[in-house]
Amino acid sequence: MFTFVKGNQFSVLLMTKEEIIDQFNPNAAATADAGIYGLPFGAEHSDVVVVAVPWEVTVSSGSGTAEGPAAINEASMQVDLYNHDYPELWKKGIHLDLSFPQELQNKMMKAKDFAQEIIFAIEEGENISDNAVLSKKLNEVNDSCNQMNLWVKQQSELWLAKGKKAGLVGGDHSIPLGYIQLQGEKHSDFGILHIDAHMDLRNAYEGFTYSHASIFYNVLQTVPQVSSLVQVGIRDYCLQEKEYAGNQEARVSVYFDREIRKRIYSGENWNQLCLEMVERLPAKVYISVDIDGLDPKLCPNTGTPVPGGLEYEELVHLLNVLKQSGKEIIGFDLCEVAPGDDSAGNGDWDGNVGARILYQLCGTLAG
Ligand SMILES: [Mn+2]
Repeated sequence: MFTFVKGNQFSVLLMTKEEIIDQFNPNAAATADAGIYGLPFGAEHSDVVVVAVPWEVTVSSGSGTAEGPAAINEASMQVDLYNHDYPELWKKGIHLDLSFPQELQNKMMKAKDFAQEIIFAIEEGENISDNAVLSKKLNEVNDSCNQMNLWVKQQSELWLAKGKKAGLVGGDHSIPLGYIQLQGEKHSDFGILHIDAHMDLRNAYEGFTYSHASIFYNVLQTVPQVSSLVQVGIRDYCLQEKEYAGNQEARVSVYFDREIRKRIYSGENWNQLCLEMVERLPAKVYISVDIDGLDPKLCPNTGTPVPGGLEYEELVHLLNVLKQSGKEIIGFDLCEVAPGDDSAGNGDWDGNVGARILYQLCGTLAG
């Protein structure tokens, strides 16, 4: 069996993309040597590359998002390649880049321990700046996160330079900063459609410069090319974040979950709201999906679940309205997917939902 698989891979290397497509049966179950979604393509023959960033350091409560890419990859084998909106998507090829360096993995483990120590000390009422040991550890956490950001930026740049369309899969929601900064170097004006339960607009939450809760604060502060941030599904936020968003004026549009429901219960429909959200975005759009923007029944094991949120089909419809608007999709990230404990019998559910959203995002990007 092993020899056969190796031989099969060898022959795939010599075949053109058209020959691989001709010989591949998209209706069959995935084989052991297949890539993500059971696809027969390597990076070379894939139009879309998804960079795995299995990183979580500044986690507030539940952890496990570092396992997100592996859970999504495993669940992806059960996703039918025939997508209702993008029937031909699989032929474009999707490659999962699992090259996240071991050195960064090691830094993450250390930084995560330090971060937990710091969070515990803060909860105990300690002022970190008065504690030399913890201050040093805080600096090391920030430094490790910065190195992750640099790797994400370099790795995304590498794929874009090869003519690929690229997305990221996390990891916690701190991971896309480097990629969004790269987009700022490539495009003079773009918007971000951000699905999340949280605004993620905190300035250095718990002292961590690159906290998952600070991602869009960091984006707005360091990427002036982002002319519009449209946040959807927001339902857990602090006054400081709300005021910060308000001070950004037209640059930030927040669709609070409560307001979305109020408008729908009062007679408006989701399609009208989606059209309005999309209209607030410029011609080029980056998409950032925190899985906790969805109803927690769709992501029960994510780090910070909040009741309420979008239905699965509401998210898909929003992505489709965006796609049909003709705006150019320049990249995406999908974050905070965490597999559950298999002993409960539904450990692969979060990965299953995540794999389907990722496929839809790939279609939105490249379909
Ligand atoms: Mn988030």
